[in-house]
Amino acid sequence: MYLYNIERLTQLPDWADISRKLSALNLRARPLREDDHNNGYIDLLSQLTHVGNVTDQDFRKRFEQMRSINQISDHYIVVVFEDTITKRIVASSTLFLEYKFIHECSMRGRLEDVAVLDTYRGRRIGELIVSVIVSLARNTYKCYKITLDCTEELKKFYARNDFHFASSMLCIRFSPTSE
Ligand code: 16G
Repeated sequence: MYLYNIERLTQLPDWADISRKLSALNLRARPLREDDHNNGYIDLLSQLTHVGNVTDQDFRKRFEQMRSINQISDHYIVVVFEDTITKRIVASSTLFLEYKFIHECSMRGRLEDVAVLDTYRGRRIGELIVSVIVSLARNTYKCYKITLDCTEELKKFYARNDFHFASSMLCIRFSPTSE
């Protein structure tokens, strides 16, 4: 079971180009699935930040919450890249959709949780997954903007992918794992 309808991806205007680039890397793009705890999704997120102990049951429960929200209206668009040989998830990112009244009841897209498995880095996979999310925000959801927050070191990567510095993010950390 997918988190959202796979047609959200296959109907992208640049899908043919994305698929061709992915298949040259023995990868394919798909929505997150309810059994992805077993396919390395949590291990992948652990390379981004602290994840902690998330069991298969915890994962399925959170997945089901997100899926039921998406059944009302799309909010959690988690895209994964799967290695077509090993079936492991090697990259992932989320488009989170925030519904607004402003800009003619438009949406703001948030690019979240971009992760590429360390052993797959250096092949422009990050760039590719970011381009899928940006295309969804622009073409499918007609977001009026897409934003992200990242560390200082990653600013250059996102600048190469059309993001420009627009405002400072201010933050209160509640987590004991904060830095
Ligand atoms: C990065 C991520 C953000 C993620 C956060 C986790 C991107 C563009 N940004 O800022 O989505 O939630 O790292 O780090 O992927 P944290 O645990 O310090 O919040």
